[in-house]
Amino acid sequence: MKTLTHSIFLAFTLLSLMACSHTNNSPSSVTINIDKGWQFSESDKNEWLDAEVPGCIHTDLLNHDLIKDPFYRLNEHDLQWIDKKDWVYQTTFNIDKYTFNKERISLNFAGLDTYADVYLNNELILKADNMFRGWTVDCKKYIKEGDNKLRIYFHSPIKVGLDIYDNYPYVVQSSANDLAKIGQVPGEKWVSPHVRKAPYQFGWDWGPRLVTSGIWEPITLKAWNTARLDNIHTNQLDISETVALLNSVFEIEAQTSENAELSIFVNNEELSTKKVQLQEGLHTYKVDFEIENPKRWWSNGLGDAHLYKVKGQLKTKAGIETFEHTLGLRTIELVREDDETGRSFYFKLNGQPVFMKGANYIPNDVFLDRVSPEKYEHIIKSAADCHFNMLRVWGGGIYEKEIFYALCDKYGILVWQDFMFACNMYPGHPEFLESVKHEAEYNVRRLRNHPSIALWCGNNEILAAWFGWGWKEDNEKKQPDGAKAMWQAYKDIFLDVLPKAVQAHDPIKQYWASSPQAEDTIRTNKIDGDEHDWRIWFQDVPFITYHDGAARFVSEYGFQSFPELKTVKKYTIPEDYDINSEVMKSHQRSFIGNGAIKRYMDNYYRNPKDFESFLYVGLLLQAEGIRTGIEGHRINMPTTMGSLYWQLNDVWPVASWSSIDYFGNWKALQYFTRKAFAPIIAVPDTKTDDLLVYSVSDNFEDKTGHLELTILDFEGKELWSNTNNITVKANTSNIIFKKSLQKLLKGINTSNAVLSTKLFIDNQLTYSTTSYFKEAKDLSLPQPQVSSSVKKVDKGYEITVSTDKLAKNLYLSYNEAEGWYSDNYFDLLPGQSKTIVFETKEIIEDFNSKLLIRTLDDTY
Ligand code: BMA
Repeated sequence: MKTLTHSIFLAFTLLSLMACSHTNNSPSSVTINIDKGWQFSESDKNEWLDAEVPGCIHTDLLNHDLIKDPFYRLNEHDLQWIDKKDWVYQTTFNIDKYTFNKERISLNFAGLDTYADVYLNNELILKADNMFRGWTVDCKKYIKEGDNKLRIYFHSPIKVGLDIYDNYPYVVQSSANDLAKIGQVPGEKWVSPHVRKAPYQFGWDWGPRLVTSGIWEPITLKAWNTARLDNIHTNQLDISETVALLNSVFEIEAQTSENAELSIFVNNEELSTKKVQLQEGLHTYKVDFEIENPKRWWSNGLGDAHLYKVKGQLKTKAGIETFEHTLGLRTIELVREDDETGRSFYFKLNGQPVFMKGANYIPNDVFLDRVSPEKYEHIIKSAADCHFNMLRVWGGGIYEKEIFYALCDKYGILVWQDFMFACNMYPGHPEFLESVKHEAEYNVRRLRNHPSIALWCGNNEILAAWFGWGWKEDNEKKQPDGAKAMWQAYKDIFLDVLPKAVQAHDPIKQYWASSPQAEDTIRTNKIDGDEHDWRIWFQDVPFITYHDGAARFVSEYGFQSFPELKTVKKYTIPEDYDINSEVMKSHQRSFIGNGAIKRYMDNYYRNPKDFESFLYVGLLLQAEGIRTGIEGHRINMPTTMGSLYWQLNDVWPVASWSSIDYFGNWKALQYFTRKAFAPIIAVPDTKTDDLLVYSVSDNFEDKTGHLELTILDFEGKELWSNTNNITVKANTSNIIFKKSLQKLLKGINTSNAVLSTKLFIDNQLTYSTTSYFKEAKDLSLPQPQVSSSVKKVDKGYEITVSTDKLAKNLYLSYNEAEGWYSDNYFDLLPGQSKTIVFETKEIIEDFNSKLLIRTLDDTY
């Protein structure tokens, strides 16, 4: 007995000593993920079923077979009742004595979608109203030791939206993207501008109308003593060859004034430690440190995207708290300088002007919980494999999840980050502005440490819509007070609240209020800001107009296609195989979609003989069009310094501007981007009086080599050839060949002629391409004999194809297996052969006989 008392006394003394000293290395807080045991029910039914958290109501209903696949045929239209209902989610979680006894306990909600009343043990602890921000709620006084009940009541976003709409003094202008009609919203009212929730879920011209509710990001409980490390922001003060000077700003909430030790570890090595006296409440503390022989973070194609792992540590008598983030050492700047063409708009990375190559990115699914880490990696890696160095996270989607930015950091993809405002005017009452302020601060603070973040942009196309789409005039006529209020709200949000959030929390980055925009003016001006070039597609002008030049940075341009048959099969039955069938039309959301595709197709291609041929020709049409765009922008370097086409990916299977379909299949365009965005390219222009060949280089040094041009007929006979020595100038475009086309083509039947361009640097073939002197519809394409052989390899199958005559846009497909072709839709010159890898996990018996090979001449 005596010994026991003695040991208890000893243990107690030891514990107290540990608590007082600064050598306590155990964690000072407890974090619990509240992701288990969740159930959901319609609010007035009390019928509880298991739920996934994070998740959303649509996927929960789907998991229980209570609804049909929303993407299949016309099912979307029958599921509009879901967003008119209220839904309740609940779970019970256990708190042990140790956790319960901590001085502070908070619940963190990283994402609630959207109007959510949160009850802890039947006490209302939070009323959330913005999907885009996190919430932290102190809840020590409501927590019990043992079981605790968390219940979240989600109000229908449509019912709440309607209530706001009906009581608002004016109608907030939205665009036709809000598919209120499909949504069966009474009066087809546009509620979306009022609801701080992913705009694209209300419908878009490439998306379904499926408005979710639910817990879309994790919920965690944190219990702590003494002090909590909330956040760290690392600033890069100066980077030289030998040393990088940095500081990390620790944000710490302390219970009382305390002694503490702050340390910075880089790649697990302690680089700096500082003793501080913490102040009671939330305060910031700076720790300076240096990294010797720093390695820079470069964007894709220019060097290594080198990342360091930074760990900040707070040590108090209660123990240690850490916060980690990746660090990329680089400077990034948007350069806006007057020049002879107008005003520059380009990014300087580590002091070097860099042409931005990439696309606009939208969410990967309408149901966000379905996007697996593998899907994220596939999309970002596809971009990197095709030499992209920038993605624009477009303002009608979401501020992406952490994994997206981590992958962009890793693959060297810079991010043009829009705030989530697109193609709507917005309300401007104080509560709305306050909500936007929290949303902006939350996301800037969440994302600012990522080296990939290059620019913060206020919104998508609102400025252009107000002044260019007639919104201003319409509203001034119909509701003058409303017009005034909407413009005031524009100024409050995009010229005040958002830039202030950037200035306060990420001052080193630039803010651009709207895309597109020309500085200080209210309309886009080709020689000033960024431009959305929709003359192609919306105004029926030919693809070659992309070569016009003068734009400084093209942040949007695009052309649609339907996906390949394999994807179409997943949402249709054979009787739907007509682009004018009800099902296909429902998976075509652009009001001019089918007509525009048809008109352009008629200009460039012969009429496809059947549905399958139509899909294939449509994919080529899009690929050729956007290839012309990319090349057009790049040959206008350095006046033009960016080319981001619309759009990389899809949220469901649909006809759209994407280059990768919903299921991750590369469309023809994605293959074409890999060529057109290559670091060094040669661009033959056969559509002017001269045959012009440009070289374009992203390289920081001049290169020398030679250019080999050959004109062949489709049977392989050489009709003309020329080789000349060239210099590919560094980081710009220049003409490396020029000759009158009339002279050159004398005696050549251009319906039966292909130009092969090969660029050699130091005798290494660096780039090759084929071009024609007539549109595809005017070519006398032969019927080539394409033979193939297949070999099983580790990754899947190696396919070797060869042809006797020109095989134009050779396309390999096999609809029954999932996989990825290393190349597709390419021209194979007479007598050539090529080996492609089909990466697949599936074993396909007798693959060679099942493989479908199609060339353009098969389509008519
Ligand atoms: C751009 C985008 C989207 C739209 C696309 C195609 O304007 O910003 O709003 O989906 O065009 O119309």
